[in-house]
Amino acid sequence: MSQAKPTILKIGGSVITDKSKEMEVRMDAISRLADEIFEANPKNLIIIHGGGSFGHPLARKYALKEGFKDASQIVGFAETHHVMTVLNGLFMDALIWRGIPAVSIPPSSCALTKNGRIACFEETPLKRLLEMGFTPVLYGDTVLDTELGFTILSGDQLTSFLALRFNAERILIGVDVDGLYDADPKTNVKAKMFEHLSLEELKKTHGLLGGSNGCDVTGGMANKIAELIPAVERGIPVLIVNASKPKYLYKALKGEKVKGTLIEKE
Ligand code: ATP
Ligand code: IP8
Repeated sequence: MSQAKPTILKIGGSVITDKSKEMEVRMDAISRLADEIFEANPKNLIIIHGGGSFGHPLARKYALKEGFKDASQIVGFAETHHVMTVLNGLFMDALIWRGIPAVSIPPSSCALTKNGRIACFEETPLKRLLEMGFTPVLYGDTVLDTELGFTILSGDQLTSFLALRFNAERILIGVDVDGLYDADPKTNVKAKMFEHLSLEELKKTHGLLGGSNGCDVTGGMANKIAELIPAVERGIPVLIVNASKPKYLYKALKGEKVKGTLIEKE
């Protein structure tokens, strides 16, 4: 059974949904990404996807990230978790239909946070699935929290956490822009993309990074980078690529040259 270091792939909600409209899935993107993952045929892959226009609008409506304050939020927690399982189901369908042995792991059932940070994660099933050649798939989700009652666990926090826990080979981040810029490229036409950043250079980008252009309760690009820092500190390289463009993710998975931002410790 496989013991090799995994690749952790985070597919942004900005790629698989339209974040400007509630509950708007991009089935064409999901199908194309499933094709690319199938063709690249990576071994030891853990996939995590974001909430996009499924999880975020409901999480905002019920103020779930801030924790339990009112009984009216309870049904909101259930609804938000449910829509994430719907989005996950659409993604799983596309993977499994192509013969990818993908198995969904709902974070709400295996993770517990303390003040929003993962405090407990039942890793045994995920580890065994990986060893047996399955492709575990997780997603940003509603989770129970020891201090707040509940909260939102972002796919970005999960990405970095699993990379550290499973000593990942690399992290691939698929978003709807070409990489990391010195300003949000969607609102600043003069924004310049970084092709390579060392850890020190990455830390200096703090303050240049924006949030998300759609509805987002987990902090957009700025939070994504903050979450990734501990993994980069451990020496795990991170490649941010545009997964909305055909073949970019395929090339990244194959280790071929592709436009994007590579972040390395040195
Ligand atoms: P989700 O949280 O739903 O998974 P995601 O991870 O795909 O979504 P966002 O959190 O929306 O993506 O972050 C991506 C967005 O960040 C881009 O669409 C871009 O507009 C915005 N952004 C802000 N600042 C920057 C920056 N400096 N460089 C690149 N993108 C940036
Ligand atoms: O999109 C948040 O995960 P993210 C998921 O990875 C929910 O930040 C439920 C809003």
